[in-house]
Amino acid sequence: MSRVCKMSKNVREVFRLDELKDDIRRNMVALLGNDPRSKRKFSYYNALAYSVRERLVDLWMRTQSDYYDSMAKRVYYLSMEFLPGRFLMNYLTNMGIVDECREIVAELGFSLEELEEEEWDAGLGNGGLGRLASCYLDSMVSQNIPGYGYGILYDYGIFYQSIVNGNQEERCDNWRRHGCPWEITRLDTLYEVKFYGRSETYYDSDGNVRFRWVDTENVMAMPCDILIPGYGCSHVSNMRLWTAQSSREFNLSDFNRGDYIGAMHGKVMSENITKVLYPNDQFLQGMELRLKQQYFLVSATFQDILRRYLKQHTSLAALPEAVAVQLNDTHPAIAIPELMRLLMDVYGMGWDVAWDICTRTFAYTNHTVLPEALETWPVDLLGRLLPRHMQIIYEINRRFLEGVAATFPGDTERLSRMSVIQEEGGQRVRMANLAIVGSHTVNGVAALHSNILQTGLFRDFHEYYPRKIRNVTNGVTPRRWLMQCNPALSRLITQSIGPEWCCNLEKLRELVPLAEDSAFRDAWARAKLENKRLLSRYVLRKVQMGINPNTLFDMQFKRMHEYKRQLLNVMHVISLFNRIKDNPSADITPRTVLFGGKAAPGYYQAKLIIRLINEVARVVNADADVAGRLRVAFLPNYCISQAEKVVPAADLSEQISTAGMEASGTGNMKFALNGALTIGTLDGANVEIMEEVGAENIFIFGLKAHEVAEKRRSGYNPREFYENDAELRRVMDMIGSGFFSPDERGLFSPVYDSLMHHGDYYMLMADYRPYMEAQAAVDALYLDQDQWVRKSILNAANMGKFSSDRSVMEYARGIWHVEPLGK
Ligand code: GLS
Repeated sequence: MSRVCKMSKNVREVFRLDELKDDIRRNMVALLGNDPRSKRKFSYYNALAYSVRERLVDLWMRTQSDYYDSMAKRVYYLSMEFLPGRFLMNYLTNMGIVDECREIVAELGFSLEELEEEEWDAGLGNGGLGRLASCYLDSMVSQNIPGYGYGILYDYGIFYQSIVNGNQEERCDNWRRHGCPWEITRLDTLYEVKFYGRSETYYDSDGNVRFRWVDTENVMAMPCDILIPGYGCSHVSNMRLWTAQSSREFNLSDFNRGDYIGAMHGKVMSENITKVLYPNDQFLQGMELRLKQQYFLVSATFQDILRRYLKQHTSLAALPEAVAVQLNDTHPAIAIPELMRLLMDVYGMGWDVAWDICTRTFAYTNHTVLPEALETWPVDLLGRLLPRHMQIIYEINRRFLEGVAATFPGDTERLSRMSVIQEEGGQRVRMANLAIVGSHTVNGVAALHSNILQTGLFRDFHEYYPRKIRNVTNGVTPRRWLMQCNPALSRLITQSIGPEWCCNLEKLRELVPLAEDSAFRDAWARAKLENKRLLSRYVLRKVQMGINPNTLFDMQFKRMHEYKRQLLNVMHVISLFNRIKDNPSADITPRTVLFGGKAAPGYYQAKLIIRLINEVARVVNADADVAGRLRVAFLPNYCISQAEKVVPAADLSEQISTAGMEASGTGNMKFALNGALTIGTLDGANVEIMEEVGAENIFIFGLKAHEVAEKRRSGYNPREFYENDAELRRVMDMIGSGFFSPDERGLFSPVYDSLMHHGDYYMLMADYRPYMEAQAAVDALYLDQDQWVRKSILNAANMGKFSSDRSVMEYARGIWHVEPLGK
C-alpha cells in the first residue's frame, strides 16, 4: 500500500498532469490529424488514450530494465484468450488519476464517462477463461511479479450479439476498424512460424541421428504489445499479442505467369490465421485453422521467450530457473512438443536433458471437465500440419507408457486410458494427457473441481503422480471489479475502512461490524440503489424497457450453456407468472429478472433458450396483472463493459449450474463482492463462497455433485418429478404446448423434450422444487430490507479470499517459484 500512497503524492510530477490537456490537444492534431476545436467524442477519446498511454511507456521501460537487471525469473501466461474489456478507465484507475482526469476532460467540454463509452471492448475471449487471464495479468503486475501474457490479436473478437425477433443474431466484431490506441505494433520484429512439410533425418558431425523439419510453408508472426499497468504503477507490464503476416508479398512464380490473384492468394490465406476468435466456450471445434492458431501462438511465443532468455544466458540448461510457463487450458499444449523440438533439433540436446527442462518449465491449468470441451486432435491432421511434433508426441507417449506399465504391470486398460493417443474411433492426440505428462504441476480452479480432477477425470494420473494435481481457486481483480466498476460502493468502503482494501482484499472483513450499524446500512443501501438507477437507465437505452430500481434485481449473466441452467431460472419465472395469474392480489416480492449471455453460433439448444427467455419476457411484460411485480429482460451483447454496469446493480446472483459441472465460475465472485446475495448450487467456487460468507448468508439448494453422479449411475427419472409436482407439470406443459409461441406451437418442443424425453442430463427436474423453495426464501428476506442489506454487507465483507492477488500469489509461490520483485 505504501507504494500506492507514494504514487498519489507525486502523481502530478510522474504523470505530468499539468501538461495533459495540452497533450490531448497536441495528439488531436499530430496523431489524429483533427482540428482540436472539433467536438467529436471519438477523436477526444483517442487523443486522451494516446496521452495516457505515452505516460506509461517510460514506466514500462523502467520495469523491463528492472526485470533484466535483477535477472528475475519470468512468468509467461500462454492463453488463446484474453478478455481485457476497455482499457481507458483501467489505466486511469491503476494510475490513480481518475478524478484529476475527470476535471481536465471537463475543461475540454466532455464528461469522462461519455469518452469512456467511445471505446470498443477488446473481446479477445469467450468468457471466464479469458477474463481470468486478464485478471491474473493485473494481479501479477500489481504485485511486482514479472509476468507477461502471450496471446493472439484477433481481427474479429467475440461476435456482437443482437436480438432480432427474440433470436440471437451474430454480427462480426470488427473492433479495430477505427484503430486501437492501446496497441504498440512492433513492425520491426518478425518471427517465422512453420507449418506442413516433413521431418527429415540426418547425421550430425558426431554421427548422431538428428531431425530437421523441411519443405515447410511459412508464415510470419508480428507482435503487438498492450501495456498492463499495475495498481499504483510501480510496475507496468504488457501482453504480447501476435498477428499473422504473409512471409512474402507475392508468390513470384505465379506472378511471372501473370496470375496476380493467384499470387495474392497465399498471402491472404496465411494472414487468415489470426483473423477470428473461435466463438465456442467449452466446446471443441476440431478445425485445422484452430490448430494452426494454437501452434502459431506457441511457436512465436517460444522464439520470443528464448531470445529474451539467451540475451542473459549462454546455455538453455537453466531455463526452468529463469522461466515459468503456464498453459491456460490445453489450448497452447502443443508448446510441450515444440519446446522439445527446439531443445533437441535446434539446440542439439539429447532427449533426457530436454525432457527434464521441459517438464520443469510447464504447468497446466484445467478449466473444465465437460467431455465436449476436452481437446483431441486427429493424428492425421496433427501429423500433416506438424509432422515433427507428431513424432515427438509418439516418443513422449512411448516413454511415458513404459513408466506406467512398470508401476502397474499387466493393467492394459489403464494404459489405454492414460495413453496420449486415443485409439478407439481413429487415432487422436489427447491434449490433456499430453499436458499432464509434460507439466510439473496441474491445477484445477476451485477446491471441488480439483477434487473431481483427482478422483474422476484425471484419477489414473493422480494415482501415478500423486503430487502433481492440486488446486488454485480462481479470483478476480478488486481494482476492476469493485473499485472501477462500483465507485459508489468503493467510496463508501474507503470512507469507512480506508483505501488498503483494493490491494489487500482481506481488509474488507473490517466491514463486518459495520453491518450492525444502521447508518452504515442506510449508506450501503443508497449506494446499491444508485447503481440500480444507473442500470435502469442503461436498460431503457438498450432495450427500451423501463425497470423499477426498487424491485429485487435478479441477475443471470454468463455464457448460454445447458449446464448453467438458464432454463431453470426461466422455469421459476413462469411459475411466478402462474402464481400471480392465479391470485392477482397475492402479496409477492416485486422482481426484475435480467439475463445476458452469448450462445455459440452453432449451439442450437442454447439459442433456443435465448428465444424462450425473450418469448416469456414478451408474455410476462405485457400482462396487466403482473405489472409492477414481475418483469423480465434479456440484455443483448453481454461483454466486459456491460458486466461493469450489471454487477454493481445486482441484488441476487444466479449461480445455478448442475453440481459438478461448473469448474469454478468467477461471475459468482464479482457479484458477491459487489454486495449481491447468491442463489446457487454447491458447485465450483460457490462451495468456497459459502464457506467464507456463512451458510446463513447465501441461498444454497439442490443436488450435490456426488448425488448427481450417483443419480446418473443408478438411473434418473425426470418424469417422476413431472408427475409428482403439479406446479412443475404446468410449467413444462406451457413450454411444450406453445403457450409462449402461439404462432409456432412446436417451437419449444426441443426444450421440453430434452427434459422429458431425453433424460434431462442437467437434472433441472430434480432441482426444480428445491430451487423454488430457495427462491421463496429470497422473496421473504428481501421484504426485510434491514436483514437483506446486512447480509449484502456481510457478503462483500467476506470475499477477501477471491481476490486474484491471492490466486496469483499461490501460483507464484507454489507453482512458478517466483517472488515479487523488490521484496
Ligand atoms: C471456464 C469455466 O467454465 C469456469 O467455471 C471457470 O471459472 C473459468 C476460469 O477458470 O474457466 N472454463 C472454460 O473453458 N470457460 C470458462 O469460463
